[in-house]
Amino acid sequence: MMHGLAVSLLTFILIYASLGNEIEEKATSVTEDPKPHSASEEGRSCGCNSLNRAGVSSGSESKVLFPEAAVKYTREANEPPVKNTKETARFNQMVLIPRGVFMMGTDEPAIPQDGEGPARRVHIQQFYMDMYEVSNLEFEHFVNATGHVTEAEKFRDSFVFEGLLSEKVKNKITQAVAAAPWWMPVKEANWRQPEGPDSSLADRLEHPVLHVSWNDAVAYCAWAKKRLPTEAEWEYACRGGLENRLFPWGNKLLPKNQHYANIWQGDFPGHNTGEDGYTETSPVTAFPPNGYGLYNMVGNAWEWTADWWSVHHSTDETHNPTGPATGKDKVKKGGSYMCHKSYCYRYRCVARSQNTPDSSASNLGFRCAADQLPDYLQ
Ligand SMILES: *[C@@H]1O[C@H](CO)[C@@H](O)[C@H](O)[C@H]1NC(C)=O
Ligand SMILES: [Ca+2]
Ligand SMILES: [Ca+2]
Repeated sequence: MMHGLAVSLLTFILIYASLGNEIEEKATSVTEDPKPHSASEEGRSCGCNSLNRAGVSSGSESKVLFPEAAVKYTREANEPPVKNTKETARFNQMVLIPRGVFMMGTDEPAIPQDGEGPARRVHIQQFYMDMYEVSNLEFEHFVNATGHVTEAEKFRDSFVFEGLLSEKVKNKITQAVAAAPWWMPVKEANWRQPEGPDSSLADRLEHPVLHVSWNDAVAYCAWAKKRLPTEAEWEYACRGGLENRLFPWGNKLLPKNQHYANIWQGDFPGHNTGEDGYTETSPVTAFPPNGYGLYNMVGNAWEWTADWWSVHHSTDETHNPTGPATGKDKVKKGGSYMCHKSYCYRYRCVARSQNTPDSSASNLGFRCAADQLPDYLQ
């Protein structure tokens, strides 16, 4: 990293000291005011895009490790990935997202440097979208069936939010992400042991799978006879049929004082009150669905999309755009359980962030889309 740890720690302390006014979050969110707050307040880095593997983040184009995954897993999958039995009834359910036209992005970006603007007219063909983030249980089915080894397992480490770590694990770590010191590279952290060797998936099988890279997500979706959604599809689906709203359910963060997403309440990164019921991930089925029947589009786990990252967008009207032809980072959408307005006001449909395709972290997962409903779901 360019910045010395001392500098970033100072920045961190300064930002941390200014968090006092976040108590007003509730008061401001109950107004029906869609006007975004100033960029200087919410454009602060959450470290969301700092979690790139060394040697890849500064390189030119990064390597896609599983280019043949689509062919391989589709061909070898003679059986449906999972029988739609009662036990696995939730597995891979999808909803039809009707074709339509929407305004992608916004002319009133809360975080302009993320490329949230400009607003542009986008036509979307009908497609299917996973109702839920892909869960640990589903990912386990995939790994059992294919022997897939995730990139975090190959690299033998992954980024974990410090607040989740045991003292024992924390004490062994000396290095941190300069721009976001609450991210710790943890040895042997991966989807099966999200906080390192002394953790497991017990009681979390219905939570979103984490520590999956973009390449892992592509491999999973191919195996399930699906694909990753494009950013445009994801954003269109996030809006749930509503126009020009901040969140999948409207403009109020807490309609009738109810939580509609798993984000962070309290002071980031020091104290998460868990007012929404969860200080970490929630089951993928938690919280009310949006107008299309999709759960946890914002909050809980960030979700990979198919697109390469760019912050420059044409205002031209487009049909089923697929993003830049090449790039270094992939787009992720929706924010996570770690997002607080002060640091990461990215639990909005137009919000976006990015990581290299081999990156993984304890707040990053995915869901799949499809042009046609896979046969095993019909
Ligand atoms: C995956 O395989 C392990 C070991 O055989 C088994 O215990 C587990 O139940 C399997 N998981 C699924 C989701 O089928
Ligand atoms: Ca929460
Ligand atoms: Ca999500």
